[in-house]
Amino acid sequence: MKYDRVRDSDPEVADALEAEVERQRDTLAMIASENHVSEAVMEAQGSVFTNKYAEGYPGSRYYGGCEHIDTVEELAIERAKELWGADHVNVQPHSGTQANMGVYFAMLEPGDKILSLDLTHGGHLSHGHHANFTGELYEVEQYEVDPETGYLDYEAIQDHAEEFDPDIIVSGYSAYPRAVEWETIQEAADAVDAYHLADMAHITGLVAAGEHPSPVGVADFVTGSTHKTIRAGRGGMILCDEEYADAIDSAVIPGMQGGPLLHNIAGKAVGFGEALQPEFEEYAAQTVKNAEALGESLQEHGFELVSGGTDTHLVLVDLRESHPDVTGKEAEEALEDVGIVLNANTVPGETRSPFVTSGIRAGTPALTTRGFDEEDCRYVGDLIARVVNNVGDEDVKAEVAEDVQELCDANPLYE
Ligand code: DSN
Repeated sequence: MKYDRVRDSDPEVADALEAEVERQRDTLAMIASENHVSEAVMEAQGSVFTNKYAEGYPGSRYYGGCEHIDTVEELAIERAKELWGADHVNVQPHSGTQANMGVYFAMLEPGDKILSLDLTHGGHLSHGHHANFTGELYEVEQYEVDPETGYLDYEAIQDHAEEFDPDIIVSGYSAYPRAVEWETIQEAADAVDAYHLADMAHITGLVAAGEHPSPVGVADFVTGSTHKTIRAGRGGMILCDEEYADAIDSAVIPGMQGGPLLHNIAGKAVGFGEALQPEFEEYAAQTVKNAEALGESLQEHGFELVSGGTDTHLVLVDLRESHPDVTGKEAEEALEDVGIVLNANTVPGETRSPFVTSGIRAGTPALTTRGFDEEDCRYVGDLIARVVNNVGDEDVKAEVAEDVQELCDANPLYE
């Protein structure tokens, strides 16, 4: 993959682009929220639509010249409706966080109450963290996973809702490896007359393929990222029933965004079209099987997984028992040295800072896109164990780096 026109105009940026292609080819992308989109998605995202303004929605814009972007935005919307079975879809949020912001701005007033999962237990910044606008604007209380099992404690969520009387309950997580019982959380919300926002950011692709129960038709609002397991153009989306369509659309524009990122919406349309093909279901099923295989391999090497395993695309490793002297950050850095790129992550009951942590999170969406199967992922578990068991041993790292390179060469990317 060459960037000749960028090179003619700006060699420094061309160097960085080409180096990034090489980095992605020669490393294992195991950050659970990342994936490798197709070259078709990238071509659409890097297209002439970046030049266009189109405030408004298809058929009702504040500017002229929108006939082609209308076609593309309508395609993205119709394909999303088909993938997730939603009545109404807004594909304009610039990211998953902006999608959540759209729901909050549509349905809440400043000072209203949010009940959501604590970040260190697998939640997300935009669900009410004190350093985020949600923590500034709203009154937030947070639930936690059961410290013994690592699973959501649905009864505790119901009790917390009764006690706190929130205006909205947020479900959907960024480091929770188990299937979510959306209906139970909706019941907890209904019981206190609260809305329920299900943020399926990480699992959009798994839900579309039927590999995870769908929150659509259950939760009042569903938000998602469009570039994680669904592998489409970068950004966010909001799905809801028709009754909330106007409120959501007005909250996105003029409420909180200006011109939509039309080139990204083109990437969303192309990626959603790819996800409607039968091969996508195989991809999503393989992603989950691969995460299970990775988790089993790590457990065989003595690692502890939060909740004891996974139903999704990710595993969350708690290093405290097996490797008390290795922090998540040290493990992340040692693994990056050998070409395994994942992230240090807090674990339930975390005592270290979010920059240090006692865990690592590893996902299989990008490896599966490259063609990895269960055997490959078991082997990746072996490699992770060799490195984390020998943090600081440069000889071991050099050996594992060679093994990682062989795996990358056997599963080429962007040829
Ligand atoms: N940054 C994403 C993740 O890694 O989970 C969430 O926004």
